[in-house]
Amino acid sequence: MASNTPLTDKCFPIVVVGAGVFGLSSAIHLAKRGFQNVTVFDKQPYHKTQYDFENGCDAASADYNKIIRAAYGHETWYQDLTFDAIENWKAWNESLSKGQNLPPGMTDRDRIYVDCGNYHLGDAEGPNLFEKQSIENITKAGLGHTQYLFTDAKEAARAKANGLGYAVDPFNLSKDGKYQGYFDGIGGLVYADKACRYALHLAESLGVKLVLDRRAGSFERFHEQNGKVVGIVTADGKIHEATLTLIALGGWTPTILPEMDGLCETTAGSVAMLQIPRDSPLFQRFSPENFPVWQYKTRGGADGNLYGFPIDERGIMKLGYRGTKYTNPQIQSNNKVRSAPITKWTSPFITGLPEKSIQVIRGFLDTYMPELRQNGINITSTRLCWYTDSFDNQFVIDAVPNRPGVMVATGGSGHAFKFLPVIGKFVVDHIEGIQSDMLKRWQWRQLKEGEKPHNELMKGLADQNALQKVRMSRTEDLMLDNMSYRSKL
Ligand SMILES: *[C@@H]1O[C@H](CO)[C@@H](O)[C@H](O)[C@H]1NC(C)=O
Ligand SMILES: *[C@@H]1O[C@H](CO)[C@@H](O)[C@H](O)[C@H]1NC(C)=O
Ligand SMILES: *[C@@H]1O[C@H](CO)[C@@H](O)[C@H](O)[C@H]1NC(C)=O
Ligand SMILES: *[C@@H]1O[C@H](CO)[C@@H](O)[C@H](O)[C@H]1NC(C)=O
Ligand SMILES: CC(=O)N[C@H]1CO[C@H](CO)[C@@H](O)[C@@H]1O
Repeated sequence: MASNTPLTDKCFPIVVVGAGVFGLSSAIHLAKRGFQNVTVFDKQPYHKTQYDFENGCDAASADYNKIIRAAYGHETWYQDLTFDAIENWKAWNESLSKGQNLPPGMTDRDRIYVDCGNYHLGDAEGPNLFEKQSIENITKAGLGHTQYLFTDAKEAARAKANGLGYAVDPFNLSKDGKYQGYFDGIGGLVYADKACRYALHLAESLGVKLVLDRRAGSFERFHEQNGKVVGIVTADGKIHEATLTLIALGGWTPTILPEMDGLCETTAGSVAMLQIPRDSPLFQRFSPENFPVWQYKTRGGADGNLYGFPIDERGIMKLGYRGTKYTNPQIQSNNKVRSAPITKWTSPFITGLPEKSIQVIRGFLDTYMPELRQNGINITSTRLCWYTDSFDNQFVIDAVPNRPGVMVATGGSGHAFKFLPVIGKFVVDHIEGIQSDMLKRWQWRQLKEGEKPHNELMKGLADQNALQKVRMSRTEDLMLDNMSYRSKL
């Protein structure tokens, strides 16, 4: 493991670059453990834009909602960390409801965590291997009673008796009283933008300094002295000195730290939003009291890995698709090729989603939620959401080799948000030289010879899912009445 000398003096300046899940959580835990000189930089003016994707915030953390699930197959370390995170989410939700630590613009009626659970469905009758392992390990953790396999006829009755009737058959698939699917009653969702606002405000109230500004907060380059990084230079030309610089820039991390090549790569998932009018009967039907978070064909390849949410308070329903991961390979100045985020806020070419994504999303909606089409509900907005995948789907929290003074917290691989309240603890552990199995798992590493990667990275310009190669649709093509477009699908 690469390492920095543990920081013993809590007055040393620490710069955190990035105010998404990794950066916010690190700042909170640094402050909680007594570090007194922590500054977070981000080029997004989050105080104004409030982590709202539709307001130009294109970091993966700036989102409508994210899934909270403890079902993690054989990866019980994430399962157990989720249990821990959920306790914290409940506490944050509770403190909000008491009006404690209210971020500007939020009230005690705002919620950040909804425990509506996760419904899984696929084409096969029973659960797949990942789901079986999840149930087994959650049961071993003593929480078997929260798991409902509806292929067992008695389970629907048990769910109904436990007040979970809404989760027994959310897609109306039962035939002759025969149910299918699996309901994991642990977790549900968090409203990501509000959760970030809460965390940002918490950091601020703990004494963390924030520079959130398109120029003054924008990382330009490292500030180096005698071969050591001693801070950063921001786009306004200012130098910010630091004993330790933590890079937590999500999808933008590999662009700034090219040594991540092969360990992490930024890839895009596809997201679609539908607006359900308040006066539609579907507003009640798809509210979180009546409809759970769902996952379709988890770990199921290009025609699966779809997930979705109940509507939020504005009536927005979000669906995501990660069965195909897209890259945006760019030739760098040294002729290396590296994927870099491109979003509708940074490029006029991002007009919608790749057609494969549309086929899968539209196909799912038409098969499993036909009432949306019947009620004329359109896809109103789309998004390419840039994550940082590691080759083994594990996070990366470590010092950066051969860059003394720099540490990285990234590699979320599309599943880190749920850990917002707790992940920063490990960053601080690393800074203080406290070791653990978790940090060993997340240390700087390389694909071993013969090791099969979970995520195949760095296909470069040859990637068949490079955005340059796939056909893109436009969001307006997806309007329900657009038959000329639909006939091509
Ligand atoms: C969030 O807090 C509210 C108010 O205390 C409570 O009614 C609700 O059950 C809480 N939700 C969760 C998921 O803890
Ligand atoms: C579910 O299916 C039944 C039987 O086809 C139908 O009467 C009912 O309207 C459906 N409910 C929803 C919410 O789609
Ligand atoms: C969906 O889009 C079509 C075409 O733009 C429009 O006519 C229709 O009113 C929209 N539906 C809703 C519920 O807004
Ligand atoms: C329908 O889709 C076609 C083909 O992609 C596009 O040219 C047209 O502008 C779309 N029509 C509307 C009303 O959005
Ligand atoms: C800690 C633990 O019990 N892990 C188990 C999770 O499930 C897999 C597959 O069922 C087992 O192999 C692990 O031992």
